[in-house]
This record gives sequence, C-alpha cells and structure tokens, in this order.
Amino acid sequence: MIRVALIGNPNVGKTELFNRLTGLRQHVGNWPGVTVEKKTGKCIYKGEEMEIVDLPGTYSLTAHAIDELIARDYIVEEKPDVVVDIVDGTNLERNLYLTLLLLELEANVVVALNQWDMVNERGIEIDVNKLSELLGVPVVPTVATTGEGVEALKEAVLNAAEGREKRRKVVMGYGEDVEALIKKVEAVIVKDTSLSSKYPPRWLAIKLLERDEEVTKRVEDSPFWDEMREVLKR
Ligand SMILES: Nc1nc2c(ncn2[C@@H]2O[C@H](COP(=O)(O)OP(=O)(O)OP(=O)(O)O)[C@@H](O)[C@H]2O)c(=O)[nH]1
Ligand SMILES: [Mg+2]
Repeated sequence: MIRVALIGNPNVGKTELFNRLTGLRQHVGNWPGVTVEKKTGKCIYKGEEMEIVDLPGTYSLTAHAIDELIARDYIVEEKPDVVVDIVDGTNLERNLYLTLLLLELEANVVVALNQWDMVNERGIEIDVNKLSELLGVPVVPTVATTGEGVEALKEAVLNAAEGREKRRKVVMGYGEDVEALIKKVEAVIVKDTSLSSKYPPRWLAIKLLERDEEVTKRVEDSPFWDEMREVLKR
C-alpha cells in the first residue's frame, strides 16, 4: 500500500481534492490527543491501493501551532511515501513557502498546482515545466472542483512512490554565515547514526539552530548532545 499525505495552505482546495481522490471511501476521526479532525481515505489506481491522509491546512511547519505540528510530525515520524503539496496557482508565491519547507524536510513531494481554471481565467502565466525544474519535483496542474488533472496527479503519485522519476535535490540556502553554522551542527548530528537515519541531518541542524523546542527534546538523549550544544552556543 502506498501512503500519501495531502498538505497545503488553508483554502487551496485540499478537501475538494481529497474527495476527488477518495470518493466515499473516507474515514473521519481525530488526531491523537487533540480535537483536530483527521480524515483518511483510500484510492485505487492501476491496481495499487493508496491510503490518503488529509493533513491540517498550514502556511508553515513550526512547533508553535498545533496544526503545523501535527502536519510536521506526521511527515517526520510517519514518513509517508508521497506528500502531495496542494498549491493555489493564483497565489503561487505565498504557497511556495510551504513547498520549500517540505523540500527541506526531504519529503517525497508532488505539487498539485490547483485552481488551474482560475489561473487561466485570470490570464496568469505559469511555466509548469520550469516550475517543476526549479523545485526539482513533479508539478501537475489540477482543478479539484471538476476533476481535471486528477488522473495525471495519481500517475505522478504512483511514479513518485515507486521512485521512477529522477529528482534533483533543491536546497534553500540561508547565506554564508548561517550555512557555516548549519554545516557544523550537521557534522555532529551525523555522528549519531540512530538520529541521522531517523531525521534529515540538515533539517535537524536548522531546527536546532532555530531553538525549536519540540525537535530539541528529541535529540537531548543523544550521546552527542553535549557536543551539539557546544556548537549551538556559538
Ligand atoms: N475554481 C476553483 N475552485 C476551487 C478549486 N479547488 C477548490 N476550489 C474551491 O475553493 C474553495 C476551498 O476549497 P476546499 O477544498 O474547501 O479547500 P481546503 O484547502 O480544504 O480549505 P480548508 O480546509 O478551509 O483549509 C471551495 O469553495 C472550493 O469549491 C479549483 O481547482 N478551482
Ligand atoms: Mg478542508
């Protein structure tokens, strides 16, 4: 079974797309310990069963908001095979911030460029191939309300799950000084193989430098924590 997570900013068309993908095969519950709704569903494509989880709508992936934390934890801990990032094509710039954060998390991202009808209606020009090239991930235009592009999206998800398409690793840079610090922290993190096999080292280094409490809690037991702290102090 292929495990797929849907993520995106609020109001981009996640629910519409989730319904398109899953039809009536849906289950609604709560995320453990909180009253945030968790929707899961199934989709069968080319004989492959996909389990689809609808993550809470979010602009970012910090530890400050419960919705963001749920989304982030799910991706980090459950490691879905594919993360479908639903982007509002009429609001590309704002939406791509989350996309970059997902790439930083080294998620297996497929972008659904939704509201494609509105993009065309408003005469907004988006070079889909160029966007895909810049992000290093597949980009599929969709209209969740009519179902246009949804089959192509399923195909892209299946390909991504099977690791069939080539991916270019795109890294969001933070400037020379911060990059030097990231490298130093990362160098300590990779010494702890149990940690670095669980979390992307670069992402972990960035979160530690951001003083992310949730992430810090998870590395405090590392035999290399003192060494990390020394580097983080500077
Ligand atoms: N024109 C157009 N409208 C769309 C498209 N996708 C979704 N919508 C509309 O956009 C609005 C928001 O869609 P939802 O599916 O509820 O969005 P959401 O991301 O689940 O929103 P939240 O759960 O509130 O974050 C609804 O009115 C949809 O009918 C699309 O591709 N084209
Ligand atoms: Mg919704």
